[in-house]
Amino acid sequence: MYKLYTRAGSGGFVVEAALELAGAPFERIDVAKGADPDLLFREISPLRQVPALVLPDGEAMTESAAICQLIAERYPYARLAPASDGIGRADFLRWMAFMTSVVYPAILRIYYASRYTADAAGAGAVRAAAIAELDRGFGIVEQALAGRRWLAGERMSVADVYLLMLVYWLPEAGKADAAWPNIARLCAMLKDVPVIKDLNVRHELW
Ligand SMILES: N[C@@H](CCC(=O)N[C@@H](CS)C(=O)NCC(=O)O)C(=O)O
Repeated sequence: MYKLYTRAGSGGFVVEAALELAGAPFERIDVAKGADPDLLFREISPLRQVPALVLPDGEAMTESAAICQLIAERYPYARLAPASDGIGRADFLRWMAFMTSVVYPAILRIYYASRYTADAAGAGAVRAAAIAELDRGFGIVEQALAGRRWLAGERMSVADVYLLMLVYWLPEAGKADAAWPNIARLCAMLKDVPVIKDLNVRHELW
């Protein structure tokens, strides 16, 4: 049994989706924002961030993209990612890394702006720069999706679910519909997937 430290509306969304789609048994442990977490959580997630996953053998890990990749490897029949020698594998790895290293951190700079400046009055400027960086990042993903349905290969992967989550964290609701039609189309397809639809009841991303 896996044990997932998560929170509604957080990066736990994509990990929960991966576990559900894989049919992996897991227990959710909700970590309330700002609450003093239990000792085990502090040990496995020194930044006190969710998601954090404890594996059935007791090993633990953080980092949403790495967790999703591990689940995809452990449950290959769920086809959460293209096979390591399959079509779309390079795209899968590229976009997972891009989303976790470019887009996700820019979103964090919006919601935790004061952490990214030593200037007490600087949070507004951090947010403005983060929004510009997000426009750049989503613009690159938008271009890559031209003429294709999914980010990697010919079928949905957990990279698409990752993208969906990031889109619905944007402070400006409806931005994708207005600015990035290829991304908006992908999101519309995913929102109809029963597991994703059910997960959103708890996460309320849209
Ligand atoms: N790089 C981490 C980022 C995780 C992260 O920033 N989680 C947020 C929720 S989406 C969090 O727990 N923030 C609380 C904090 O930083 O204090 C990942 O990809 O999992």
